[in-house]
Amino acid sequence: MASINVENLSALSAKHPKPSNTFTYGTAGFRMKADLLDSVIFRTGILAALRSKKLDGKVIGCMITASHNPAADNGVKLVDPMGEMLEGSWEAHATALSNAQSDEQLVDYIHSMVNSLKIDLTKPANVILGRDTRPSGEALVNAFVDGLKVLDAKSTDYGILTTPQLHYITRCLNTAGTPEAYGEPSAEGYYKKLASAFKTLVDGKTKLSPLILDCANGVGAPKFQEFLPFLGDSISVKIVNDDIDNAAKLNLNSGADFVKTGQKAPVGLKMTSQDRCASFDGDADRIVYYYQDEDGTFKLLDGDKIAGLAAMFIIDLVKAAGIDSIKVGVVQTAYANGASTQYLRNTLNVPVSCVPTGVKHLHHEALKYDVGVYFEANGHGTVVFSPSALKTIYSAEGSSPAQAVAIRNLRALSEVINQTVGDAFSDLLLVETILTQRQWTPKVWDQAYTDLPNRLVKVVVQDRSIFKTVDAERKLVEPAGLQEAIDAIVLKFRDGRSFVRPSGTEDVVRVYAEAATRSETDELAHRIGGLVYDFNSQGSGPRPREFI
Ligand code: 16G
Ligand code: MG
Repeated sequence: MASINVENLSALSAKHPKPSNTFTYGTAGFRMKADLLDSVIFRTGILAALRSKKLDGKVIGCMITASHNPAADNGVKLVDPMGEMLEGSWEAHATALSNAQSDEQLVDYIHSMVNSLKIDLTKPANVILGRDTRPSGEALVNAFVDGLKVLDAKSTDYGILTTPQLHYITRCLNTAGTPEAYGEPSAEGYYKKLASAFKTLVDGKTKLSPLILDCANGVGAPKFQEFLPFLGDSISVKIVNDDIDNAAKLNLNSGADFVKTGQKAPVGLKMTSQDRCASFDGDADRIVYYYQDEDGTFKLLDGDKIAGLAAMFIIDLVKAAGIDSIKVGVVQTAYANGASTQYLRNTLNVPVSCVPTGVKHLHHEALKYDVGVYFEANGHGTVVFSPSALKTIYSAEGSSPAQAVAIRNLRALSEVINQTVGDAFSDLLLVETILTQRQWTPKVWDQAYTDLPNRLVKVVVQDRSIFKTVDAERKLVEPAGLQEAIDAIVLKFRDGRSFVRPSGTEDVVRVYAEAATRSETDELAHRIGGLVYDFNSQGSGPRPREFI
């Protein structure tokens, strides 16, 4: 095993001095104000090279984005060879490297990783990069590439991409030439694969009215525009909020997060009761749908509604194909609306698992099913097909024309869905497929079940690290006594449910509440908010007036 060239490291590291801040690789990588990120990204470059060497030169992906955050923020996350999130145990190494106080500490930590993880530094390292439209992205790519130079890693910069495109390309590169080859490793390959599957799925069906698509003035806008020619006349989409030249507009009063949190339409989108609308987030890995009722009420079709629609459709398709040995399961988080869980369990009769927030938890759990549908309520999710399910689907022949069509559709479905990670483009095509096949309006889709009113509030606390949860974040075990106090309040509300968890991305504690009516839900949320505030917020700002 070679050792690292310390002189080379010091020279490169001097270009990327560490500020005094402490950094944490969280649920979605490092994310913060872009001007704090230079040293963090440089060191994440070193980590990516180590990861690739550890995996015998397999390609590691790096995405520079801060998703739905404001334009001044940026972030970085690493992608493992099959397109999944960086393995959990390496997150701690990312955090440790980013906080090393000196070059000596940095070198020591790298050596300790090399020794404990048995990394052969003579192995090659290959890393690919993508970034969203943020102005800070280009300089951060350079900082990352400097990190790669420390260990002579080879890099390919794919320029501006959506996050899921980067995940897709990473998987394609690592599976090329194998029986699991995932596709052509380029944005064009991605467009061709998805478009061809979508055209198969809607073939012969009456085309729906145009979809109005809010791209949050982010990378989804130019990339979906680029995608449209591949889709030809199979779909009609009207893009709004596509101003990527004016960085300040990124995610501003628009995008999936804004729509989901505020339960209202974004700016720049005029809706009538005839319209079907959708919003991407800033890096196009989330999508929510919405429409307006005849009386003008805004109606949201969030990740839970998409999961219900997808599960319903896949179960029917598997039956129609005559291969109902394939079992479908759904994975949710505690944020899933109680009515959606009831619908899945009692109407669709599918098993439902609940896991902690964060895509990696959902993805991992979904892999346990033959076909695992996973979505967070916020619109992040996808469907994963197990290798054995794919084998069954691809070897089935069907004994009638109807069965043959269902089998063809299942195959196309497994191609239109980006199985590496939640993907707004791919999820859009999944939803449009189902609505086209059924000739449903969003209102008909919405009739599957009625959401319980729900409310999310943030509590600024002194120290969110004292809040410890179990049971997929549904119960607090610390601070002692708080869960009992929450339970006592929840009991007083019809259909009441509430849980409290520390955020993984912001310095706050989140309170979720649902109950039978809007006013009861608000009261429950504000009571629990008040309770948490009184436990741990003294000195961290005034008590919000609405807290009870
Ligand atoms: C991250 C997660 C997202 C999750 C959110 C929760 C990924 C790629 N993203 O954005 O899935 O919903 O964090 O944020 O895993 P919170 O911990 O602040 O509530
Ligand atoms: Mg995102």
